[in-house]
Amino acid sequence: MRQGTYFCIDAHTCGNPVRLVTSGHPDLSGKNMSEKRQHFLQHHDWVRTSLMFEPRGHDMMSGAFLYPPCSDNADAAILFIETSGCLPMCGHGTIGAVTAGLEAGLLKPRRPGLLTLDVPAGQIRVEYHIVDGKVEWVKLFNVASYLAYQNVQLEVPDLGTLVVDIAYGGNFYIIVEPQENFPGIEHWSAEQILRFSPIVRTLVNKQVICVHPQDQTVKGASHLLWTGEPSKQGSAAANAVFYGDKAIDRSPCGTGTSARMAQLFSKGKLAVGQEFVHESFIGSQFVGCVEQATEIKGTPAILPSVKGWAKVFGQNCITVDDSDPYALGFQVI
Ligand code: PYC
Repeated sequence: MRQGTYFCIDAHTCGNPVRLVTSGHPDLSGKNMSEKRQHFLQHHDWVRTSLMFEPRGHDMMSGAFLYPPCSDNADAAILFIETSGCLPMCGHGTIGAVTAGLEAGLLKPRRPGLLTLDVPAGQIRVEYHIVDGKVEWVKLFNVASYLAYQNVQLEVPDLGTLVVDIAYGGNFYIIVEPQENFPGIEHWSAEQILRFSPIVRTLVNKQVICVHPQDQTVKGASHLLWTGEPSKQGSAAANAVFYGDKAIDRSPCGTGTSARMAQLFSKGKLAVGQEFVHESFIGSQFVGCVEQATEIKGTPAILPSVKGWAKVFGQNCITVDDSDPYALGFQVI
């Protein structure tokens, strides 16, 4: 029987939704969050589609479950859910889940101001600041991020040649910089991003294989990061991240910002210690930083951090009931 009641805290991180599900957690087996993610996808994925797809969610919907930690040194664990599946890591999801979880007293840090969290992509650290019970900002120290491929040439129908890089920041990002057939996001409409992104993604995944060197379940170039000139004071760059089937991230995208910093670092355009203020398609900002250079099995990488804010705006009690023909949700693509 596929039914349940799910209490949720609805929030947004710099404009992008985060639905923190606070009850109805499926029991997951596995010794770490990567294995638990696989277990969830195999046995409980209907919970995700019910809560993320229409009519209970929408194309951009994204959320998280908090779980007990898998490692002795962690405070908690996060399973990310969204329209495209369960991401190995989600930056705006972390900022939103931490904000909502702390404000509701669901996250209990051993040391105030600091959290260590197990996520499917590994382990992350978080710093945060609370004033009068409200979280003002969250800074996450993300998993090691690296440039996987550069100068991949594609022939895109109705667009022409595109040359892209692919970088990992917790998910694999296809990064498209301004060039002959792409003038930059400030000159493109949302409709153009939504139209060309799935085509470019399919072409890339036919041409290159993206698999994380330490976890074979983290694979495939799933997200596109189209770049361009920022519009806000202080921003170093702007981006529009496409994910799922029809979503443009309203936040500057935490894993995308990490991937972009890894790409720029690898090309000598960003240094250790340098801040990188990244602007979203709606003009909201994250402050990124290359904290440290590192390597993953011999591949040069960085340890990035990303700082942003989230706001809680509602409580939601969602029921999923077999008598509803759309209990498991639907998408209009
Ligand atoms: O913030 O990492 C992120 C993210 C991934 C997809 C949408 N947002």
